[in-house]
Amino acid sequence: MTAADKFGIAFSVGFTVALIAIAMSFGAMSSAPAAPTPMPPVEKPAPPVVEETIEEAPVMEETPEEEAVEEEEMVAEEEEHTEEEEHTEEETVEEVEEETVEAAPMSADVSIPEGSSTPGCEADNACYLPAETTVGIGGTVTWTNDDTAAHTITSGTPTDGPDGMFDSSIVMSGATFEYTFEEAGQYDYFCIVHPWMTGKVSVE
Ligand SMILES: [Cu+2]
Repeated sequence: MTAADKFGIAFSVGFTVALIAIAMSFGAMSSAPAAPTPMPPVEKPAPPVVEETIEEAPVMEETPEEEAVEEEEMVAEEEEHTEEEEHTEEETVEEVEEETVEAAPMSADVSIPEGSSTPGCEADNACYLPAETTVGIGGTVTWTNDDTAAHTITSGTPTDGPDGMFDSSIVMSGATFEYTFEEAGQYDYFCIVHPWMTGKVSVE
């Protein structure tokens, strides 16, 4: 080997090393700046892919969990349905009870309002409040004298007089009178002292 050969070899080796070094540095430089710049665009599409993978994976892998969730949802829906059914049943029961109460209350209260001893209450049919009341068969009506004067609750009409079914006789202010109706029918009553005072009890 001559000195020229050695130099040539050394040069070629050095040149090669230099090229490699430059290439590596370029690669590093290109990859370094390329990393941040291209990364975003790479990461942007990546997320969807990753998300899709994750979403798809769960469908397959998290089936137990989804089943658990679905079961919880179904349980919740069943509970809601049950509650709705219970509400419906309660509403139905309440409606039935209300209808029953409306159809035949077993007790009713009637007031003899203050001032009924003076003519005029009959114009508004307000000498007994309410002037017409309804109870079921076996129901009891209780009259309370809220007036300052004494009154009677006497079955019959002012025109035909007492029919003998019931008569409170004189009821003093603040006192009460009650009567239990055992048979269905329409029962008129009035006040013997103040014949303009009339009322009616319907027994159903
Ligand atoms: Cu009276």
